[in-house]
Amino acid sequence: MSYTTDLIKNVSIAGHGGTGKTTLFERLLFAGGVIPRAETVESGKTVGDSSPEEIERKISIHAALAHIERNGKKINLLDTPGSSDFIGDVILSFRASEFAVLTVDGRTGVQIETIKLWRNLEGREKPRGVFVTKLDDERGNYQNALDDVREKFKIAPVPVTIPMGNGASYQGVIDVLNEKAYFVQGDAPETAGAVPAEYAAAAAAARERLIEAAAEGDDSLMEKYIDKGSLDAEEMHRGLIEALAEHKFVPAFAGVALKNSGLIPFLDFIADIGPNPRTARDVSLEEGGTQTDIPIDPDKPLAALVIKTSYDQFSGKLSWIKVIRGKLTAETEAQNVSENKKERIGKIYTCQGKKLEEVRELYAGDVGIISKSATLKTNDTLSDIGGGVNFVHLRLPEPVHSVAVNAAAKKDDDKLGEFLVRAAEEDKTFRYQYNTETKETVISGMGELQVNIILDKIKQNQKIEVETHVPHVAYRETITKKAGAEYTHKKQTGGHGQYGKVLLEIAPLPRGENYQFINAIFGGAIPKNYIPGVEKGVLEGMAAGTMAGYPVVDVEVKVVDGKYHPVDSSELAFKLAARNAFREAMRQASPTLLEPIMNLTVFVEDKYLGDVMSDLSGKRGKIQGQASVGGGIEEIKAQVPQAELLRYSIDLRSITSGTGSFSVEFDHYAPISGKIAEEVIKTAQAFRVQEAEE
Ligand SMILES: Nc1nc2c(ncn2[C@@H]2O[C@H](COP(=O)(O)OP(=O)(O)O)[C@@H](O)[C@H]2O)c(=O)[nH]1
Ligand SMILES: [Mg+2]
Repeated sequence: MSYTTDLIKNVSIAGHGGTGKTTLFERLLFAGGVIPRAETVESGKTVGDSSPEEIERKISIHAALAHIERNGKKINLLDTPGSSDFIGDVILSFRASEFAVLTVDGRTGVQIETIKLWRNLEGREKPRGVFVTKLDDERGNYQNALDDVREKFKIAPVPVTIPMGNGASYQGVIDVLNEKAYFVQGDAPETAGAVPAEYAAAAAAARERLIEAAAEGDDSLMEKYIDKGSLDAEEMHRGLIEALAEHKFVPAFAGVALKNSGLIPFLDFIADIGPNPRTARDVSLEEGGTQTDIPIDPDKPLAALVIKTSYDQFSGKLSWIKVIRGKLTAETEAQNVSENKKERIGKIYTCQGKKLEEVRELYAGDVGIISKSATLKTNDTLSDIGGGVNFVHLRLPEPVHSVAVNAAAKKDDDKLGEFLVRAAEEDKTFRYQYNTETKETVISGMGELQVNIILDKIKQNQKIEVETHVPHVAYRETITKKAGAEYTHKKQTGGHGQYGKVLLEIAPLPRGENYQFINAIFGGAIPKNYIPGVEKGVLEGMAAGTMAGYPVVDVEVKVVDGKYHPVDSSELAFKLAARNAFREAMRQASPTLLEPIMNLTVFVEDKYLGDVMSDLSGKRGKIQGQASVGGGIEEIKAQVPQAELLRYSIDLRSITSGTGSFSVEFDHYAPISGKIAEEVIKTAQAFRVQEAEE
């Protein structure tokens, strides 16, 4: 069945690992009548965690999509992974949805990954809410959890549902908006009834706050509220819709998914109040080269975005599509704008987890699947023929963990290469790169877990034996003072000779300026047609420095003089002369090694702060700042050499018992000297077969 734009709601469920997302997703599908019975995560049979790697590890690794019909609306739900290793699928789910609900464990409050996700959503101005889970546990406490949300997110969440009892006395929730109570019925769906007298006062107080939140949504409602002291149900709904779309209001929900509790009022809220795709912001695209936000609109020609690519054992390649404009049908004449190729659509599906359901069409705002597409890749734009829109690629964080890998047997190289291409397409945070400098294939991801899962697949599914090691750091070399040198390349014995003489002056450039070539020859000491040869020689010289063979950067090279021979000179002769002149000059210019310095951000519980700080100082880190996020969580910013961070995901995990989280990005190159430089040179020499001098 197809739903028009105004009937669609897209919601992501996200939050720290183990807070109950997949369980909530499963029970919502059960409550919504999609599945006849609900399974537990431990059984390995949930809709959300259905891949072999998820079943094996009992955690979510990939985003899962399913949909529920409620009050005539189609709710597309996305269950996302909690571990920061799989942040790629969380971010693509955020982009595909107009509303994100963060699960908060009712026993512990807001945890580290949830703080990071909240910030990401804030950056997208995405409407969001919180769902407090596990209130059937003795330590579960809704109010404490909401206080923690207030402290860490600096907003006041407004309860839409409140629990009746907690721990062993937990009975269900009250839907404050619709003034109903929902009672736990064991394994059966919850049932609605009147609000029990003992909760009447709490429900009335909560309703008062909800009315205030609704009044905030609209100036005319606010006037009315101030005038009359209240709003009727219709006004309340209208005000809440506006307040949520404008993210002025953060709704809070209570529940115990394992007891099928708190689900129906949650679905009602999404169906009745949840943002409609038409109000979406996060779909920026390039139009005529400038980045603009394009509203979701069914009345325009087709434009759709490939949000994800997955490979299913039975259905093959699946391209997940969010339709932004117009409507997608099997007959649509479309083009893949990114590849500039025609795209034959064929069948279109929606899905309930792994189960595909064919549909006639998908309207703007909806999310669905095209199978076995020849050209579509994640981030590609699909549009009507001639439509030139091109969506901006998803921005993802930089990888934090890398491993160098090579096939044990040379014959497996191609197979390994093919697998890596596909793995990188399936998860855009996973990258691989052949480093010509260090002659190794480096695979990188958001953590050790993500990289290990890929390595397991290489070994188990692909049956490729691989060797792994810690990757080499991409050091650089540069000079610290001016120097000059000349070199004559000469072979004039018998036959056609070779002759070229080059005199170079080199000088340091500011960090990051890389290279500048100046031809300062006057009067034809080197004829013009040989200058390109000179520059080639210089570039060859810079490709492998004289200290440890690393690329040379930030050098100005000036050709000041030379000599040629009318018969024996050639471009090759000048290239060889220039390369040797450069090397000679570099040796005299007090060369130094440079190492990459990373910006590191770490989130830790405050009890681990001291240990993390002293570990960082042992890693030659410079602390740039440290601040409390609230609720006992600290954020540290530091600059640390990349060489010290190659195993940081492992180190931080052991220091913080797995609770710490970090991100890194390259910042700049900085000189190294002394023992550290000696070590680098020694390792490089052992590793590198030095290019033979001509
Ligand atoms: N007591 C209790 N346990 C829950 C509840 N929701 C989930 N769990 C358990 O918490 C664990 C993690 O749940 P899961 O759904 O995999 O969390 P996710 O990592 O956020 O997807 C599982 O053992 C669930 O059975 C709840 O409401 N109450
Ligand atoms: Mg999960």
